[in-house]
Amino acid sequence: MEQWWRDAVIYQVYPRSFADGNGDGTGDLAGVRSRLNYLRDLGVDALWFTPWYLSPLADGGYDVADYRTIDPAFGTVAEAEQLIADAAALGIRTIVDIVPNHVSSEHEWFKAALAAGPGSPERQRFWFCDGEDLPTNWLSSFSGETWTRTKNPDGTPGEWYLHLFTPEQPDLNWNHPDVRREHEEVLRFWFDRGAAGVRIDSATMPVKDPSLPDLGTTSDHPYVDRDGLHEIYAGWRTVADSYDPPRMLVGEIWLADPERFARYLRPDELHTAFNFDLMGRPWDATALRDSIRTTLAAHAPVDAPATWVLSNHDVTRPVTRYGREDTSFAFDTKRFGVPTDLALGNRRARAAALLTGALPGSLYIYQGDELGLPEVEDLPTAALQDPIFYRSEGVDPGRDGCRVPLPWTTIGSTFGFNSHGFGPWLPQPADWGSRSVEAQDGDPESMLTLYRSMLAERKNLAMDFAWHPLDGEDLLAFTRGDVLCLVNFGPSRPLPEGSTVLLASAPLTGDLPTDTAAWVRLQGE
Ligand code: TEU
Repeated sequence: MEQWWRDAVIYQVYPRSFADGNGDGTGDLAGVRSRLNYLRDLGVDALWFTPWYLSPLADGGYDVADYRTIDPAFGTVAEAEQLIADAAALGIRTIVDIVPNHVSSEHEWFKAALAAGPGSPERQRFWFCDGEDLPTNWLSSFSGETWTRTKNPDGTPGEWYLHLFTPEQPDLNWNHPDVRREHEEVLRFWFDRGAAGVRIDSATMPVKDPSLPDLGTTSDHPYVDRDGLHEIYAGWRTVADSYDPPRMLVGEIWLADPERFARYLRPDELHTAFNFDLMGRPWDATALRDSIRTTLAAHAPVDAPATWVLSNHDVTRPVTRYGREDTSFAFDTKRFGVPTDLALGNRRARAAALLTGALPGSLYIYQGDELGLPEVEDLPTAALQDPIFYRSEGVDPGRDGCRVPLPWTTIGSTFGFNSHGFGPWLPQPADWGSRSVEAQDGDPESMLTLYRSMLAERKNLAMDFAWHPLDGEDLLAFTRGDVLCLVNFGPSRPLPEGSTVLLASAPLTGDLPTDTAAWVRLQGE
């Protein structure tokens, strides 16, 4: 049976910002369909779409009002089916995003729960609590409280409801059979329409300790990585395996402990999960080596490939974060006004692309990273949409800076994001055209050319991975068959004698300069 996901290149599409087919300023499925040849030529195997379902967009679509409807801003279910089929015809698979932890406050279930009132069966699908005080001290992944108080029909304060994210994202109660049944049906809905897999959002959070203990009062965590999750995903795996070909499950698992992480990767559970560790490491040979070793070691016993992720729609773009003095990356590095050397960041992001592309496992590319887009850090405050910005009361700029609509052409009012109509939902920087697909196409020095060449060359890499004797203090060195990947963090150094350069992230002068990666073929090996 073909296990395509083992070494797949999966391109993350943020539909709102990819390409706008109807000119309303918001990207859409028609826009993606019109750019499928671009994605084929880039050399990707699959597309992962962040949520495209009906949503008030309180959290960029991670507030789903109805899984069986595509948001009208993006298109229709018929268009989604067509898009999935058109992509498949080009050999590109589609992964949809499922958000089990919560729904939108506009979801029928939540509206029914509010209308039905305390004690009703409708409220059992969520976490409602009465009382004067906040029910728990739980912390939102975004700033602020995790409980919001409803109002009774007479205007007096009513019950509290739980939301680990925004108040517009009430948490579901996974002890309720409706919640379980509904999600398996949603999986079938999209698998029946051709989806090759699902990405599971906030996958460690859906199960809660039903006694709702305060944080710090129990030996286990009241809402992260609870044992009950494994049974849920085993059920999903049964659904996925009932299809021909079987569908794939990739979990968004943020867990620092590699052993806890690996517990989700079982033959009867998830196929893969995002290894975010590398993304959290500074630009430093020792730190990155440690991350790669830890990740590979965690995967060794579980027969699930590692997944390499440099960025996504939640984090600072690599070109920007690698251009800072402090490259250690955590979410709190999303700050205003940190001095950034974009030329340096670009150089390192190019090397990082060759590094992650050479590692064994699957590779995730966030849209726009193949163009080397930087984080847009000077968006006007009035344009910002991310709830993180509002909930942090403006302290955290939020994630809009990595979600700015893509530039396709060098000139034009939206740089080809749309060909007519309204400006994009987030303003594009004035120099966006110089980073466009058109500007980079055919330029041997461009990030786009590097990505295209890397993805083409990657297909020839042998499966076997080994650390190479050159691996050392300022140099990462490992082989895939007879191809050696080198990433130099120190002063220029000579390439191994007799090696043929297949790819380099910067021009080579016989030597491998600092902050540069190369793939070379070793003589006689
Ligand atoms: O993110 C899950 C998650 O853990 C986030 O809290 C993450 O830590 C945060 O974005 C950091 O800034 C997923 C999605 O990827 C994200 O876009 C959603 O906002 C979130 O779930 C809620 O659905």
